[in-house]
Amino acid sequence: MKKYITTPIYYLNGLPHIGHAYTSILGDVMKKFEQMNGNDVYYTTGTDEHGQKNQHSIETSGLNADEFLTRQSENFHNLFVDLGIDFDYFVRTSKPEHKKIVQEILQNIYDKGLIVKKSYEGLYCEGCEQFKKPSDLDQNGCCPDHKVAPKPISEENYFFRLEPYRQWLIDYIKTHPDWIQPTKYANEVLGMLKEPLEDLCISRPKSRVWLGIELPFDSNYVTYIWFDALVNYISTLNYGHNSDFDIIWANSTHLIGKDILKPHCIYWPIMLHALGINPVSRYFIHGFWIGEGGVKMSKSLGNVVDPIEVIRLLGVDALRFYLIHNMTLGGDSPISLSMLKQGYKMLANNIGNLQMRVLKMVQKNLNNKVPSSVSLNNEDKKLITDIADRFAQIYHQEISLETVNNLANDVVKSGTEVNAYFAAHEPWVLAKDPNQKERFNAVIYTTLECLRLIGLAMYPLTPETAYKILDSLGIKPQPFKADFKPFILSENNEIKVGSPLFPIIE
Ligand code: ME8
Repeated sequence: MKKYITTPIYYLNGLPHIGHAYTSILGDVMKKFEQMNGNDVYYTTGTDEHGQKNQHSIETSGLNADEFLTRQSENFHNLFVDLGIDFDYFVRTSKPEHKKIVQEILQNIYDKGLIVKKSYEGLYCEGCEQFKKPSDLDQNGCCPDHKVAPKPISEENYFFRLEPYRQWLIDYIKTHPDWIQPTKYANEVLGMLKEPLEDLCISRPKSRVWLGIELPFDSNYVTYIWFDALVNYISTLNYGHNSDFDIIWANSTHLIGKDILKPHCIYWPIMLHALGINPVSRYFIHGFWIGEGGVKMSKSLGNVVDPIEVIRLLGVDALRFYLIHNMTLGGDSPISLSMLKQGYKMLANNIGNLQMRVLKMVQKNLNNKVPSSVSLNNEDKKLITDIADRFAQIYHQEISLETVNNLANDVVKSGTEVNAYFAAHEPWVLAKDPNQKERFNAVIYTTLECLRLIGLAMYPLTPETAYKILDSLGIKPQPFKADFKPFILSENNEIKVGSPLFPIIE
């Protein structure tokens, strides 16, 4: 089946941080998980290259717009490549293909009479790129996310009426309980829909914002950044020019952080409805990574976790695993370099040590061969089949934030069980006793077979580590399939002791 997964497209006013890395890793994990189940996935991530926030960064950078946007966008692109993220298309909203489709959509909605021009006074938060109502602000009159007072703005602008669609959207949410997951966020959106919706200002005069897509019906204006950015999800599929659009859109997933719920779950479905397009099939909403001190990461507080530094210190896979394993569902989660190091050590002790200990034993005692014709007792068989069943079950589940989190938990749980089994049976003692040869072989076979199942299951989370584990067990490279049939390793598998999966760090 063809599926479509997207991440937000990120602003270019700063460097990519751990939050951006997380959402894009999450999409890659989901893509690989789906592929292991035989599904074909089209996965996009990218950068949001217009609007006032980017414009200010350009104006202070000393570069021209193209140079600035290309340099900043490459920072994201290169990081995602380094993180092993297998995106099919990297969105850049400055590309002419995207601009053309945004203009076609604006014209379509304008021709339907859904856009009106009027003067407007409001409070604008540049950080959110959104007008705010006084009730959206904190007790100091500031945006709760950006801690800055929004600026009063008075202008003539074009507006798209949202209110006529409010009841339709409420009904849609109520009749599609899995549309916005976790449910907590669906309730949050329903809360936002209790009050009448204000008209959405979809233009910005060029005198204030020059970095944007010109309105096709008034060249004095560019379009509002969100009207431009949200369209990326369909311009990427060449909406309006692609006869397969409906097929791929029919199984689409938006991954987003909780900060951009309103544009995604209110503006976007209404825009699509006005165009006669169904809403995205589902949203997976995640919480925030919170820096040391329990506050949002910020450079001035010195609690930002830099993904490039983490990759240099701990490698890609330890970062990927940590993020998927430790994000609390429906909530925020703390992160710091020392927590990431703890996560690395856990993987080293759990999976890394297990692999090295058993492989070295095979090298020393079995001439790098998987023991053949072993007679496994009930305990051996049960351990193998329990782990195989556990992973088969996980891979049968519908993909969700919970599924990938459970997968990481099950990897750790299985590793812990196999380590306990290995320690309890002391194969290093059995190896010395010729009368225990059969038992030794059975313990080694059981451990190797469990390691194979764990390595296979880890592939979406830690692709490099999975390759190394499976390669060390003489298993030919991919495409790896979610086939957890047990008792597959045989004497035909050549064992290779390579370098440690998670070497000791300082
Ligand atoms: O909002 N923890 O871009 P943006 C977890 N351009 N995830 C985080 C995070 C954190 N601390 N910080 C950021 C925009 N993210 C718009 C989106 S889409 C049509 C336009 C992730 O650069 C998370 O996915 O502010 C969040 O929703 C996104 O980055 C916001 O990125």
